[in-house]
Amino acid sequence: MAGLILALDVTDRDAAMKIAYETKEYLHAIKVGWPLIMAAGMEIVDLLSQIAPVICDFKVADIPNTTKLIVSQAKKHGATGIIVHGFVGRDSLKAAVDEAGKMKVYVVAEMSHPGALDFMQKHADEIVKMARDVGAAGLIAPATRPERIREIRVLAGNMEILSPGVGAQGGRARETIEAGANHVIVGRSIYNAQNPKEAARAIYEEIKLL
Ligand code: OMP
Repeated sequence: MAGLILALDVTDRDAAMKIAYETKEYLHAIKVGWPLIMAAGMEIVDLLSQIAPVICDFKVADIPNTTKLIVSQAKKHGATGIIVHGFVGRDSLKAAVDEAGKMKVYVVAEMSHPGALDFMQKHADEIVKMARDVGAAGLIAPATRPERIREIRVLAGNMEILSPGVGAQGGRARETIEAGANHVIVGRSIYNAQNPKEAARAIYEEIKLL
């Protein structure tokens, strides 16, 4: 079943908790990244984990040892997933997967913004193959380019594909799932909506049977 992952990029702890509570019945997971971590500290991961599974979006891009230390911190705070960059290479990716244990490692294959065409897209397919080789659980692929999700899906086998870029960046939820993503990641269209619960419900309803 396709699911909705909330990108909770707000910079206020109470606002984050409120939106998480309001939308939780429609969420597959909550993605927490640097904006909220820097505002509220790592404890926010522990708190949100009581509401829904938390994916730490740390886009880790470092040497294997530092990668391992970061992954271990995310695990310690109860995250069920972590996002790492793929371009850093096989040894760093492997370090992430080895340290993660049951926590899922999602590898950024190709980003959703236009700048991804400058460098990233050229190597995205190789990153997908490498992520699969090292046993990563999933990939990040762009909802802004459903045709790329389709291509990445073929290379990805059974790996999960999470796709950001729905709503504010122009991608569409149904089209993203139909192209081969398992779940959509949505931020601004939900947390900036007048009624975040209703915004989350609408996306959930659009994709839940796909
Ligand atoms: P909205 O554009 O507000 O829906 O947010 C998208 C979320 O997905 C943000 O948290 C981004 O940091 C994240 N994201 C992308 O937008 N594009 C990517 O290629 C990768 C990510 C990500 O790794 O989550």
